[in-house]
Amino acid sequence: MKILHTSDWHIGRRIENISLNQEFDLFVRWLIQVIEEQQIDVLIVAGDIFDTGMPSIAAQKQYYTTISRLANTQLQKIIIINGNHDSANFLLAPSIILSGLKTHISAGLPQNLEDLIITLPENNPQVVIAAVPYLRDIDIINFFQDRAESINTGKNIAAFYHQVANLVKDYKKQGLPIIVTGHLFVSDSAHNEQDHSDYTLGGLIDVRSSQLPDIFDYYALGHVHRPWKQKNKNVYYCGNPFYMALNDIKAGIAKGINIIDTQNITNITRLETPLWRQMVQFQGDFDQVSEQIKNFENTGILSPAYGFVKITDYPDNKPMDQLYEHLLSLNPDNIHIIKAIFPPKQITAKTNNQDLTALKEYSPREILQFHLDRNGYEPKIKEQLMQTFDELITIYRQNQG
Ligand SMILES: [Mn+2]
Repeated sequence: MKILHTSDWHIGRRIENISLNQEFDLFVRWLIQVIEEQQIDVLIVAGDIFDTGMPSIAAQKQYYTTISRLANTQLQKIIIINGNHDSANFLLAPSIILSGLKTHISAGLPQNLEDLIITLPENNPQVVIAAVPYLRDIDIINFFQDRAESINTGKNIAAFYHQVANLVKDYKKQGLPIIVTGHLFVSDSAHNEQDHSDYTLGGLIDVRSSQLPDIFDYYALGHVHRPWKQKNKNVYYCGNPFYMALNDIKAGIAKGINIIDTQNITNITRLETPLWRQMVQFQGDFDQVSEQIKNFENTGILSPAYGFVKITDYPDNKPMDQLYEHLLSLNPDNIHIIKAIFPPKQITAKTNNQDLTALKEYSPREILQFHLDRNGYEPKIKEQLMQTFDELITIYRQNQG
């Protein structure tokens, strides 16, 4: 059997208030083509289906349309788990209807742990899939009620996986390949033991790969947006299927999906998705950036590409919105500037709204520094004011708990 592993669709995601729905539609079209060409039997979506727990009507429509299109392929089963961005209850609400569209939703803690175990095909199992959802703090607390230490630590998450491992032992003895899902943050155990409780990614606590059970032939995980394979364990992140942030594209790591063939489970096929939308950063003074924009050629499938501008210096005599309009007009077919940062030249009570928008790019501390530097404060006074500021912030943070 062939299983396709994808995750982190983040339907409804926007960058700088621009929707990524075109990118998602192109991905789904590509995915269906892959499912047909590669004769995929099972699709696993490992969490973060939506970008938020309360998705827009448009995002919901895109989700249900996608499921119905996927159900029309030769797939036997679509397995969807929740991620930390999803509302488990929102995903579960239509699960009875979706079961008629070959779709199994696993979100939140089930009534019975055995409900997580799916064998396929049902009458003559060739593969076992343990559809472990994202484990929220509340799930871990409810599950380990009898433990003194019933909190969401990496250890407890690993302990949950060991309980699931117990349920599939007999299948393993029969020689069936066993796949488990998850939306969690697994790391190599390279970092220091003492730091463990502090080590998190995207709000999720670190689970050491060494703590996880060995029984599973493939961990189909979501949460980390870049593809990754743990060295000593069959832990796989397929990453999200297309670029959702400028930093992501700057890192130069291609997006894609993983295919598992149960006949040869150690040999994972990676398929890269095409570059649908190019994103690029322009940096320098106003004239340099203008030149870069003029010369830019779009290499993505969708046009225009999205541009992010960081201006270091610009003419004093023109209002910022005029400068921004000018950048927009330089090469509109190839590039749409979706964000432009002009550092404020001076901050006074008369600073206008456009300048203040740019301030969002700086930390409160940097803004104070700016202000003190540009308004001729004595170095000693400056130092005292910065110190007072830091103390205030410390007290504020302590009160926040
Ligand atoms: Mn995610």
